[in-house]
Amino acid sequence: MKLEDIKTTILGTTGSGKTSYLLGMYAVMQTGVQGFTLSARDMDVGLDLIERWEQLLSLKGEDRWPAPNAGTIEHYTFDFSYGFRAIEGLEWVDYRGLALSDRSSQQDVHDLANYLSESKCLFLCISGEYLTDKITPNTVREIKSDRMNQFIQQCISNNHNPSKEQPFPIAIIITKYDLCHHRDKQAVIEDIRKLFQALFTPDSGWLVMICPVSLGKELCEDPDTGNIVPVNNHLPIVFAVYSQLRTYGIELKEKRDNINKHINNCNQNTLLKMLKNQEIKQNNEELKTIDQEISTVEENMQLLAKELQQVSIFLNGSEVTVGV
Ligand SMILES: Nc1nc2c(ncn2[C@@H]2O[C@H](COP(=O)(O)OP(=O)(O)O)[C@@H](O)[C@H]2O)c(=O)[nH]1
Ligand SMILES: [Mg+2]
Repeated sequence: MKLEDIKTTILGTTGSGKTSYLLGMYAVMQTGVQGFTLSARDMDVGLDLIERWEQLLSLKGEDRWPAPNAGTIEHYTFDFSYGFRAIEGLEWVDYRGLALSDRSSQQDVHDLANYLSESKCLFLCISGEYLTDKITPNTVREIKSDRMNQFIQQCISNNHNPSKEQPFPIAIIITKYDLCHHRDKQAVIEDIRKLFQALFTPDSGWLVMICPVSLGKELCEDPDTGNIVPVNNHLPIVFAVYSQLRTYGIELKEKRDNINKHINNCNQNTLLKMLKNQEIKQNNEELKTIDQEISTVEENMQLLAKELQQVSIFLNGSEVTVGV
């Protein structure tokens, strides 16, 4: 089984922690979860990511953190594998975050809009530094949630037509969660739901995960020398792949149903049955392959779902437990 590359865009203001998150996620996914690993398709890119991660681990002081992105948009292509067999490609787009700011140029906005329109999964990056207390009208301005909502409506809703049957996956990643760890987690989740109300309305076609991540508990006290121990960094990727498999599984089942219907139709009529004998044979072979593929998809989903039990996931506005 090898699925097409999923394009993933991460939206978040400059300084919200997107690049640091990417480095942590990549480092954690080298070891992997449940036998799933991630590797950069271009080995040099992989080495560069690891080098930047090691800098974060070994340096003390401000220099440990990634330098602000130079280019407007940086692309990474990864292979997501199980037992080192690639099941899915992931294209990751990291950018400076300017397109969310008031200083954005037409070009920034245009590029981002294009990426979003082609994306199969969206990550929203919200920094915990703005969630240390109950949200105020000011929070919307700080994290640019209105601008994010606008992009979701214009580039995703209008292009992908998410529906109850085919929901669009969005991971809301609360980066630097160490900074709001003192708050009740449910209260933080409620605040997020208020900021992105449309994503939690009934029957609206959104599959939303709210996921706190951090590069280390000690960082809230001491970002420059605190220990780096990533928490939850793998979950958004697991969610992205899980939701892709979910969609693929639904497509396979539809295909199976259609073939079954066709065979039944032919079988009802003796003449047709004779005439289409060859075709029915072929259909039965096809069914075998599809059944095998469905079990592979479901086995993988089962393994990934285990990891997702610890985070809040909402489907069409209701909290759900993910399974197969
Ligand atoms: N407390 C804390 N600070 C972080 C964490 N991750 C990143 N930071 C801080 O946030 C700054 C901006 O991060 P960066 O990844 O460059 O943000 P980007 O502009 O969205 O790519 C870093 O320089 C760090 O000072 C974290 O997990 N916890
Ligand atoms: Mg960056």
